[in-house]
Amino acid sequence: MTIQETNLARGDARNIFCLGAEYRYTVYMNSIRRIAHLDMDAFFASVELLRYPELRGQPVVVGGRNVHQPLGQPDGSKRFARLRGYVGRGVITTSTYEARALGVFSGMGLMKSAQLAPDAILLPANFDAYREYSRRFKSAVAAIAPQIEDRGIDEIYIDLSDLPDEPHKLARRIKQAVFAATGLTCSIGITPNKLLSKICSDMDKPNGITILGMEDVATQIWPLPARKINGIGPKATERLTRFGINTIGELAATPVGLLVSKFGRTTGAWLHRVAHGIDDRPVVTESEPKSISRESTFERDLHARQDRAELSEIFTSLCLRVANDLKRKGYISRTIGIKLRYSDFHAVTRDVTLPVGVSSGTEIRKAAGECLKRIPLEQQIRLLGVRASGLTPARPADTDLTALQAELPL
Ligand code: DCP
Ligand code: MG
Repeated sequence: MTIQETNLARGDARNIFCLGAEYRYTVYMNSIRRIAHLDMDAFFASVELLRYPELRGQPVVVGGRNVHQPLGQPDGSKRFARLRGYVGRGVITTSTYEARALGVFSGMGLMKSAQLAPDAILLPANFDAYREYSRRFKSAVAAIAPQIEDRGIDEIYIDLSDLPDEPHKLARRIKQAVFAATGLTCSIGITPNKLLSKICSDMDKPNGITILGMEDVATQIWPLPARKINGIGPKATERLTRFGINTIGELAATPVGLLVSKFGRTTGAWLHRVAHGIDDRPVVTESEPKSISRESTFERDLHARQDRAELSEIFTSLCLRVANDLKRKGYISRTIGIKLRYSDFHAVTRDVTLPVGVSSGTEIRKAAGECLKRIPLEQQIRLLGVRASGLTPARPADTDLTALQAELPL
């Protein structure tokens, strides 16, 4: 009996037997849900192509600085920067599929990418535009299916369980609504849970729809590499490889006792469950952010003494940006922390918890300054970050009060 063949009503609890690799596995669930994961295609780059449609079909990477802004020519056309000759520390935020075909992907250094794709167009990132398009696509989906879990700038989970239409039809409607609101395409996976849907939204990119049931886990999911499971990162992948486990199927076929002995009780049991496509996590519709942070990697390493003025300016601007984010999102923060990465890539963090929540740039700068005093500053620094955590929603009075306190002489 497969899950698809059982006619469970929402809220029913039954045991369902699914054939595992070599043994039976019992799945306990309350109901069969229909969860979608939607992920925008080459998001930042696709937003840029809306602005510069003449670049469609070309390899384009996003990640430059302001100097890479396209220049208007006398004949009305634009001159675009190319990767060739790029010098600096920037990394690619994303690339068009044409650029990916040349081997350049998110997270790759721009200098390295320049060797692989010297003629690719380089554009600076424009985060305000990406946030605006993010807001637009999410509200377009919400008009059709309001049970949404926001997972970041370009992805959401959607609980479709209570909607009457069949999944293909819903997926097509959602994609059409997203396109109508933004001019952008996305890819959607629909399965009984978040774990499988996240894997599926990536299976037919770009502009794809992938719909799987639990009975498809063995044929569609098990052949995939273990790293396709959200939560199995590079370190876990490396450890699994050392035990001869490369695919999700090989993970599913590994006795749970062995996984527990190698990875500990919690992780071992989790690996066993996810390899069988089991995930009961609900779609959380109102998630509160845990922290808000901003960081900056410098163009050249800076020293606390020789480059004091420059460092201080960057530090203050990071604090102001965190303050802006807090105000925009309507939070106050009780714990302010900083992160510092030395030129040898070694990183240190410090934080301080305040008696009252703050949201003004001055207060954040003061608290972050306290943290900085507790860090050795002999070495050169390549990155500085400021983080606000311990967040609570600001009441209107909180914001006024902190703004007022910030203006008082200390
Ligand atoms: N991003 C980033 N740095 C990374 C990865 C991603 O700044 N290392 C940004 C740029 C992406 C956006 O987040 O456009 C969404 O990330 P995705 O992983 O969903 O990548 P894309 O949407 O660009 O491509 P895909 O079509 O594979 O989803
Ligand atoms: Mg994406």
